[in-house]
Amino acid sequence: MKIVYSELEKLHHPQYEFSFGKLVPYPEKNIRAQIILEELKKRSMGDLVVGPDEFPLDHLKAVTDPEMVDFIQSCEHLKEDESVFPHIFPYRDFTPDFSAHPRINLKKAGYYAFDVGIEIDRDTFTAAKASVDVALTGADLIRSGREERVFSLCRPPGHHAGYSHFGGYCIFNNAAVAAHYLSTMGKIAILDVDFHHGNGTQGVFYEQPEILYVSLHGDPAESYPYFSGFADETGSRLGCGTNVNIPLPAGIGDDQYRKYLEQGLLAVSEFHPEVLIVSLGLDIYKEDPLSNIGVSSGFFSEIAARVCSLNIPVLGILEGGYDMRDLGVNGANFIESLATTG
Ligand code: SP5
Ligand code: ZN
Repeated sequence: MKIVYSELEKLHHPQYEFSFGKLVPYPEKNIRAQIILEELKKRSMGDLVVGPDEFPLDHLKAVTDPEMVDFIQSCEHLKEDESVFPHIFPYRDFTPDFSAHPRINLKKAGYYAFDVGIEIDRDTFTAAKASVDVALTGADLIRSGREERVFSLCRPPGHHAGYSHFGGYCIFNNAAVAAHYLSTMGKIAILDVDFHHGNGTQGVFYEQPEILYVSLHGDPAESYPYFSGFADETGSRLGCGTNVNIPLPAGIGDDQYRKYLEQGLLAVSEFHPEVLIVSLGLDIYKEDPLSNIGVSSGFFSEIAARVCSLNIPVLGILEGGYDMRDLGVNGANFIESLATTG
């Protein structure tokens, strides 16, 4: 077992987001991964922690529009006090050729953004790239056979970011990059237990037969991202049947969540993947300010133990989770159980 973490991830630190028209404190704090790391050290798991290797951008660009990657990277030229907040949204039937208009290059956040939750500054690319490298390092430890279980402490999170869009606090889709990297081994499954539907991950693999996406999440009829995550989204073309959405009723808690989790795990085991990626959202926790599912701290240990019982290699990837008081304990519960379950 290894745990991957990078200090660089903290460099992206927006202060505010727009929430229903009001500026509110940004919930996706830059110390989220570090808080889990500190709890792991308290539990004497610090010697399992490794830094990331640096990977070429090709792996990211295989699942992300290279022009979107270049746009985020180009923001490195912003001044220290400058940032880009999506504020104008070029509609898709008037698609400007941005490359011919370098003057507006730094204003095209609204072209790729699908919500107003993300501010980009000159350090955002470094942090988001570090988060991708943390995921790829985990994937590489598994692909090379050196480890059977790895947890990548990714931050910023990734599952809302898709081929050519970012949003929902996500810049690049860490889990999708890792899944693509691992797919040279054979079939890969992704189990997403974040409270929010991973519209980005779903979209990237929607037509792919070799990568299964299974997501348990708050019913999009009432929860973010609202427009995706319904049960009838099952994949298309060659990917028909390789997308499984399990919308959850509000307030279910451990006992009922367990039943839905079994449904998700059954879909995973019937797919016979070589590796399981778990997109771990700690925002299903009962004290989380952005959700209404209500599971306990101890339940994160149970999810990990149940995932281990499938007897395939597991790569855990951090997604959301915003209750800063218990985030460390909840994340460490999952990771410790991943490390100690036989
Ligand atoms: C990775 C992830 O969990 N992304 C979730 C994005 C949810 N965005 C919701 C935006 C509107 C709610 N703002 C609530 C602010 C509370 N202080
Ligand atoms: Zn979430």
